[in-house]
Amino acid sequence: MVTLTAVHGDITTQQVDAIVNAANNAMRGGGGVDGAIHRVGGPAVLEDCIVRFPDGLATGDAGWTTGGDLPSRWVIHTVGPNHAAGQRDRSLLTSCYRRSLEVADEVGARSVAFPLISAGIYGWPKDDAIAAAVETIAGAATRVEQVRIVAFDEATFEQVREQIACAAEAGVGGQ
Ligand code: AR6
Repeated sequence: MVTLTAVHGDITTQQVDAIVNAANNAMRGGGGVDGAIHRVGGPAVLEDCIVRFPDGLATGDAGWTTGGDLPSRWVIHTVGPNHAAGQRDRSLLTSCYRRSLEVADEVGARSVAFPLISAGIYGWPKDDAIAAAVETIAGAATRVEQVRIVAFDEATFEQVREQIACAAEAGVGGQ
């Protein structure tokens, strides 16, 4: 079963096998987490995106590239639904977590750090973005052993921690 923990900090500094990027369909970089990952990972990440995703990536799907100069060996890119632009299908958001963990299994990553996909520029309501992350990760059938949800600010970190504790009480993973 996955051990799920909340972390307060910057995803680009996480010492894990793979970090997850909240990307967009074009897969050529952007703002938020995507901008930070490309800045720290360096040009190798973008070069790999161009080679491996010549036509970009569908919403709800995931795929991997090198981690470049990041501490993590892989970046798993996923594209969340853009709530602010009217994409409200929650199954697309849960698919991001499920597909990312499938990709982690493909490459053999055993520790993975996720940001809160769609919860920033894409405007998914924070409470539900956290609920979707926690319930999907906790319920996933995966060989990944350690998953961190990395929250950028203190208030969000506390919310994530609470929801993980609730899921653990309900018997669906977490610590
Ligand atoms: N570490 C951890 N969390 C972060 C970091 C960081 N370095 N930076 C931001 N967050 P976002 P989205 C939090 O906007 O909503 C890009 O332009 C942030 O506070 O990165 O899926 C892409 O190219 C929020 O809670 O992703 C797409 O066009 C969460 O990470 C679009 O933004 C996600 O915020 C994707 O938007």
